[in-house]
Amino acid sequence: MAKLQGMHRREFLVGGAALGSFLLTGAVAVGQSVTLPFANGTRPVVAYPQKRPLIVLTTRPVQLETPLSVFNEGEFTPNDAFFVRWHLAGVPTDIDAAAFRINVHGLVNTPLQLSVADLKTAYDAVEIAAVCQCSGNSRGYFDPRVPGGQWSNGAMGNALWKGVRLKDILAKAGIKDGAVQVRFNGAETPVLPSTPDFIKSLDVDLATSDDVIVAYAMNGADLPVLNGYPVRLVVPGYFATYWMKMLDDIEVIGEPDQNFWMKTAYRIPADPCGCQQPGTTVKTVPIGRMPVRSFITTVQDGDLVPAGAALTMNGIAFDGGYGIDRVLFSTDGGQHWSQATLGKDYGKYAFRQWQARFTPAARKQYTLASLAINMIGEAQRIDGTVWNPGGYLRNNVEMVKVRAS
Ligand SMILES: Nc1nc2c(c(=O)[nH]1)N[C@H]1C(S)=C(S)[C@@H](COP(=O)(O)O)O[C@H]1N2
Ligand SMILES: [Mo]
Repeated sequence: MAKLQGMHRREFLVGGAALGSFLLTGAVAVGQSVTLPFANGTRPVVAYPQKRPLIVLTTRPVQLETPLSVFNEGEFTPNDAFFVRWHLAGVPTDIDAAAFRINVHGLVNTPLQLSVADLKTAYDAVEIAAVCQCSGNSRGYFDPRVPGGQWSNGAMGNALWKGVRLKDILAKAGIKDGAVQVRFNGAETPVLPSTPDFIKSLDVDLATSDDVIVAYAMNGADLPVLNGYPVRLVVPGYFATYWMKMLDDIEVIGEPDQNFWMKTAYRIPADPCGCQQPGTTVKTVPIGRMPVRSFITTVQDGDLVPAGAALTMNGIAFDGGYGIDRVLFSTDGGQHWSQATLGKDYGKYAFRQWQARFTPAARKQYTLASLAINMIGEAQRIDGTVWNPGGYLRNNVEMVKVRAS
């Protein structure tokens, strides 16, 4: 079988990016950049502390994207390659895990101040494999373009999270009658007092469901600082906006949270499609579960492949927590589909790897595509794409053009 090059055309290093100063000390500019396949898609590639060189979206706050080729290496995204997204630039880099406390308060019988050691000793440990995907993943492909971080497809990752059930913590504190939501805050602060602190809330039912955990480990190691060391919330199936990092405050509240990040930001059109016409105004709801998606990871748009050789195409699929039922693969832009072989099942919230054969017999362009269908029959969108002004919920079948020569 022919071996494909690890370096993709889109990831060719084009060198010499000028880099400004960094809030986080220790960031190493490697003097390289990549060009993502949309307008203004050129980005520096920089190694931040505990991270290998990643694609820099912004430096203050730091936002780093995972190159797509990393997802070809396995179902689990290595901690040093896991994407990074912060809203506020005041991210502490000198967290003392021994002194760190999670303050549990609000409508509870017994307020708690939990240390990481308390979590590790006084509660049952649980492990869950789950995809963390930014609501704005793939926003750069929205047409018409929308404001916000212009991510390609690398604002996602899959990890094995270890921690304790949030419901066990809340049971120890004792939720009082009248509780409606649970509100989460992290240790970082806005640089300007006018910037609203980043706070998110979940309905009590969801917050006390079995799979929501306060995680102190990621892929068998401490969380990297940029991914929320020492503890973060993990809300499997739901977009990452709820996965509060450096979680130091849990408050049970008696009415729906009206803070900026719940009431104004991270909202989607209320209709089931999540779509709206550009220029219109619609009723909105807070973003929730992730729609089903899949990606080819072996090749990227614009790659060259050897003609006449049998190739194995690998990819990943995931959804909002129902699990992947099947993945279809096409080499003619979706006119014909064949069933891909699914890889090992790490649970309904994890990346599911898949594999398909592709023999580009002729020297010509092929349009490759994958289409995932989840356990409740939801399929990726094949006719058109979602559009909304937040740049959320993209889940159409992605067409990947390769040239066989
Ligand atoms: N404390 C804190 N937690 C946060 C955020 C943040 O800005 N501050 N951003 C959220 C959003 S929108 C995303 S996409 C994920 C990113 O997680 P990661 O940086 O570990 O990839 O963190 C979430 N948790
Ligand atoms: Mo996000």
